[in-house]
Order: sequence, then structure tokens, then C-alpha cells
Amino acid sequence: MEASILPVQAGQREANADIAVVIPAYNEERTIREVVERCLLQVEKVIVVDDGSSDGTVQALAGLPITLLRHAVNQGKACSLWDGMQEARRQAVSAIVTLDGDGQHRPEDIPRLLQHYRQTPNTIVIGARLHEWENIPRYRYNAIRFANFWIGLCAGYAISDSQSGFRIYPANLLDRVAVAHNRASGFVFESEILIEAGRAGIVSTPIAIPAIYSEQARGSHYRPVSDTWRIVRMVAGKLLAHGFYQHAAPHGGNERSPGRSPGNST
Ligand SMILES: Nc1nc2c(ncn2[C@@H]2O[C@H](COP(=O)(O)OP(=O)(O)O)[C@@H](O)[C@H]2O)c(=O)[nH]1
Ligand SMILES: [Mg+2]
Repeated sequence: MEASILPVQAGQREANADIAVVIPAYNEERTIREVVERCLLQVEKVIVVDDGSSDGTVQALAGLPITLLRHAVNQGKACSLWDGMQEARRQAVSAIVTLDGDGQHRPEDIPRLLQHYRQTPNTIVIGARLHEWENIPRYRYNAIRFANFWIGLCAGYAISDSQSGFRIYPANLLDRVAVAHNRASGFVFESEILIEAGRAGIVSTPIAIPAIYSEQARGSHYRPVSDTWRIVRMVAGKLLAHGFYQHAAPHGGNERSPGRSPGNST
């Protein structure tokens, strides 16, 4: 199933004045400017968190009407997302879109995710990729399914793509859940926030997005063994502390399934 792109509507940016896009960026000089320019066609407020990049990421953003936060030294994705989200809240938004700076997420998909968010604001919307499993490197696909199973178990409902960084969060979610965002949390943050939100009664909905893994793309910062191990440790800790959690009202009823999604079956 190919995810269609909605054309940009007149006044769309203004209509999205209550939305901010947060982009964590660590050494993304090749892609960051284009990603941000494409976001700016959709949404006025764009916040980039440069996480101590040692390349030309900051220079690549010169002259763009964005908020640029900078970490003097690399703090990890979790901390960057957290800082960007706090800045978004200072800008008084009602929802925060997060997407990666490496071009794997299409800003043109923001309206489709937002459309769903507007209908059900008390939810996390996730751009989910597993329906395009044949485009995803095998080791990554297996790691995502593995994570989906355990994170879903902990959160209390099935999650189609627990590792996608393309999401919409209600801005007030951060008042309701506590999620670690230190350097060691790196790639754990996006898993833990789903679990804590699930336990607070806020579930996620998958909206299909393409899985983009181009040959020219730089390698992932995700380390299959150590980052997966960190996620497992976090999940195990929560299961030991709280046991299994069954969501009172499973979300399946109004979920928009991204077509054939093997992740749902785990
Ligand atoms: N801020 C920050 N961002 C990071 C770090 N590592 C990765 N990222 C960003 O997180 C996003 C996803 O990282 P990536 O390596 O592409 O992971 P993958 O797409 O899940 O394989 C990109 O926008 C990166 O720039 C980090 O240490 N700090
Ligand atoms: Mg990536």
C-alpha cells in the first residue's frame, strides 16, 4: 500500500500554528536543510536540536526561520528530543511532531498524521513502516518486531512500529509521564514513552508511511546489540516492577492499520 501525499493547501501552515516540528540532528549536514525546508512548507514552527555535531549541520541551516538549539557535546537522541519538546511547549503548541533529520521521514506525510491527531487529540500518532517490510534491512526489521512485542506487552496493547521516530505527541503528555532522557537513554526514550503513555491511558495509532532505506544514506546511529540491550533492560525493569499491563480499552477498534503489518501479529 503506497501512502499518498496530500497536496499543500493555502493557509495550511497558518492552520498548523499550534504545532511544532522537533528534529534531533547529529551530523546530518547532507540532509538537514532539505528536511527542514520541506517541514517549513507544512508547519511554521520548526525546532532543530543540533546534538554536538562535528560536521556542517549548523552551517547547513543558515538563514532558515527556525529555532535552533545546540548541545555543546553529544547528549544522545533522548536528550535532544526532550529539549526540543520542552522548547515546543514554551512556544505554547498543542502537539509536537518529531521526525528524523536524515531524510528517512517525509515531511509531506505530516498532514496525514495530523489529520488523525486532530480527530483524536489524546493519542500518539506513529508513522509506521512495517507494512513495507521488504524495504527494511533484515536485522533492523527483526529488531523492530522484537521491540514491538515487548513494548506492546508492557504498554498493554499491540504496537505496529515502536521504533519509528516519526510521531505526533500531545504537548501535555510530558506533564503526565516521567521518561528518562539522559545520555544513556539514547534510543530507549521513544520506547519508554510509549509504555508510560499506555499505562497513563494514552495509546498510539499507526499511520502508514514508507520505509525509506536508501543506498546512499549514512549508516544508522542505532547499534543493534547495545541499543537493543538497553531497550530490553528498560522493559525488563518495568515488567519486574509492575508486571504485565492489559489496557482497559484496547485500541484496535479505531486503529488505522497500515495495511499488512506483520508487527501487529507479534
Ligand atoms: N540528537 C541526536 N540525534 C541523534 C543521535 N543519534 C541519532 N540521532 C538522530 O536521530 C535520528 C535517527 O537516527 P538514526 O541513526 O537515523 O536511527 P534509525 O533511523 O532509527 O536507524 C536522526 O535524525 C539522527 O540525527 C544522537 O546521538 N543525538
Ligand atoms: Mg535513520
